[in-house]
Amino acid sequence: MTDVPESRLLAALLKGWDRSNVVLLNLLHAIPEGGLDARALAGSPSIAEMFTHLHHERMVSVAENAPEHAGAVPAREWDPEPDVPRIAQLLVDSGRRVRDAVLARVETHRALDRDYAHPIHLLQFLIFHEGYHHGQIKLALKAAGRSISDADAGPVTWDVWRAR
Ligand code: NI
Repeated sequence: MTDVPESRLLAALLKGWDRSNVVLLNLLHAIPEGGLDARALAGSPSIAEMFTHLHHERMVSVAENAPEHAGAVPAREWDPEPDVPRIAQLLVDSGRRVRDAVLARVETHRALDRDYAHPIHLLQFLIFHEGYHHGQIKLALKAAGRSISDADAGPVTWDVWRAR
């Protein structure tokens, strides 16, 4: 273990969360016209419902674990919200709340109230959760015959993570 200051590690972790948010918003904006209604299988959630589920999960996580940073938890978890700018606004808000909650708990050396061994694990959990649904969203587009090509997806998703 080197002696990298803890503050630099925290900054790098938060920048990872920021990149994950950029990737998710880029995915949202790459959904072709009409694609929000696509589903992987007949009983599967639509793409719009998956995006609002991601927002709901973040809001519930903050409400349960760092309520001082919470906002209103949506009444409907899998909301078929049809408006892309509205979904984007929700994700920007919940992404900021997660970031603020984790940063404040780490800086004040306070554990989260309910889950996780360390506040950083909330970021890692959500990145895992959102990556899981990212794949499902692309699968839903493929099932609907509306795939995003690798050439289009790469620069706005994988390359955002890899950037120096
Ligand atoms: Ni989920």
